[in-house]
Amino acid sequence: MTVDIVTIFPAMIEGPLAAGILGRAIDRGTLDVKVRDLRDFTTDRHRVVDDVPYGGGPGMVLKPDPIFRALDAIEAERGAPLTVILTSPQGARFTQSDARRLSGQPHLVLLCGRYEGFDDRVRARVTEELSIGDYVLTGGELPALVVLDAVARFVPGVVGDEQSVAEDSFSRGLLDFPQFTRPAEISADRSGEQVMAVPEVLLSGNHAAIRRWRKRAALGRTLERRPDLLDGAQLDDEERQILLELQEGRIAGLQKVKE
Ligand code: 9D3
Repeated sequence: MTVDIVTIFPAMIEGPLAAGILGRAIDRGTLDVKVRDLRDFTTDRHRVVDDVPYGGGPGMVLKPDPIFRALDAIEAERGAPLTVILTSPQGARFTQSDARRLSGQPHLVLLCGRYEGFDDRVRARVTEELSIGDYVLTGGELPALVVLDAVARFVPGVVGDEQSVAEDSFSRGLLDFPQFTRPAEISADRSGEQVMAVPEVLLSGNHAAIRRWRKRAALGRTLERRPDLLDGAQLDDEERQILLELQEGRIAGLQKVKE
């Protein structure tokens, strides 16, 4: 997959992309990311990308010309039509299913907003407008990284273990079950009187019992923390049965869901 990111702060994108799983994918050529400085598409001596809003009011607006010129340059290089994603607080909420869908595109353009936003006329060149959530950021660079990270995980070869992407519990609509690693016991206080033990079933080697415990723990967590997810979750027969048991326990108030 090839991605062009247009921003006035290339450093905000380049640093994070050099590290981790995406960094490795870029080194291997599985992912090709080109960060483009919007100021390179200005034509004035001072490389101005913003201007005052028509009608007055606070703040500045991103000028349309540099953005049109950037998109023309990308189109000349990559070919038309482009899939252009604009990050903005007015966008539709970006979800895991958007990430999966967008990973099917061979090429994406991510336009990062700044100041009060874009001149509205750039939306004529935009395929979709996305927000990452209901909180106010200083610009679209972090959202562009979030979108790219989530999309790239679905590109074959980016994540080593394809199965972990496919079986991602979030993809099935549930929260993850709790994880533990060695040692099996750690002291909970300095005296060493209290120990925190890994649930015994996980040390048992009984794989059927482990699978059931994990299902129950994932469902219990989801019920406690994100019951909204259960509406859209894909559950098998055993999971539906476990969920019913957990819900009965909750309603009766007899049973606290333990991790
Ligand atoms: C909604 C607030 N706007 C009205 C005064 C001003 C404004 C605040 C922050 C306009 C742009 C921004 C910069 N934010 C983004 O570019 C952005 C964003 C975000 O702030 N939250 C969640 N997702 C996104 S995607 C792009």
